[in-house]
Amino acid sequence: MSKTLVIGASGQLGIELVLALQAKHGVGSVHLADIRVPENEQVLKSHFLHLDATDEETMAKVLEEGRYVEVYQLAAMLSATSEKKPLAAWDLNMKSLLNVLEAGREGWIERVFWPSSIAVFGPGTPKKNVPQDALLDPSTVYGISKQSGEYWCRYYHEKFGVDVRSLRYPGLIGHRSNPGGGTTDYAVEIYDFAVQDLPYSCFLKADQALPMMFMDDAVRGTLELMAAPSDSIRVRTSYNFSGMSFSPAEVGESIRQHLPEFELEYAPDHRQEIASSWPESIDDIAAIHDWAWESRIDLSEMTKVMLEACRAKTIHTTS
Ligand code: AKB
Repeated sequence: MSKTLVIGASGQLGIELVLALQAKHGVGSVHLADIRVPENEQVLKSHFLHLDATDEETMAKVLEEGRYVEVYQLAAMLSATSEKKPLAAWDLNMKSLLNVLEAGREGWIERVFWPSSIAVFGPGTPKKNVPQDALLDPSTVYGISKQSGEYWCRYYHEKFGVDVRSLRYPGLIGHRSNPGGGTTDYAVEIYDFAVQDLPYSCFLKADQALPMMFMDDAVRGTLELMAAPSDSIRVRTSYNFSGMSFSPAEVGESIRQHLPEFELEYAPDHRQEIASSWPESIDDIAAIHDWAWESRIDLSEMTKVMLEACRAKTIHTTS
């Protein structure tokens, strides 16, 4: 039986990845770990471990005993929260990764997945179609931790042969789980407000375009990366991973195609400065070339799916 462990299973991406992994391998082959119990009935059908990913001793014990084929290490503090708690963010984002890489070095895990982010880029990076090998110039605590994490991944791969794979995620938009503490979270919240006929006040400015991706594309791409033969994975820091690029005004416009009365206001806050440091769009030719990555869902398709799903959720929770 192929066993998979998802650490950070209660987060926005964790919940979605667990659902996809359950569908692929079966509920019994997937184990979950987090410090919070996931709020999703289906996810909880898999075995849940209460685990602090920064706890070196417990992590070593769980990973040595578990002998997992794949470990997805997703525990992290995102960009906006990390700016408020820099040392705690560094501690969480680095220790959780290093604990898993050490288990890989010991030979207890076959393959590791670790998420990087567009936050590795910064003011010195080109704004459009950022190439794979562009200058990484993070100006946030989260970005610094992701940049360092990428180099740790490559180091463990080159020195100890750990098969660790990574993607630089853009903002992820899905309806099965909620984001928390990120700069791109507005692009999920906006749909929840729209289906309830509520005006939405966006914390980024109208024309702040950022790289974004529909969750189903992100999850499919992640599983494809993990299923690719090891020798096709030429990038051992982290792959550029691109879906679409849009601004708050553009997502508002796409919502108005379905809900013409939708009202969108702008009240940029501290998150605007983070967003301004990131690029608008990403070139992911290396991922396309190495493991046949293909993004499938554009903004108008995503808006249709998000509105339907958020509407169904609202009806379900109010009935
Ligand atoms: C965030 O906004 O912090 C994340 C990210 C782009 O990594 N969604």
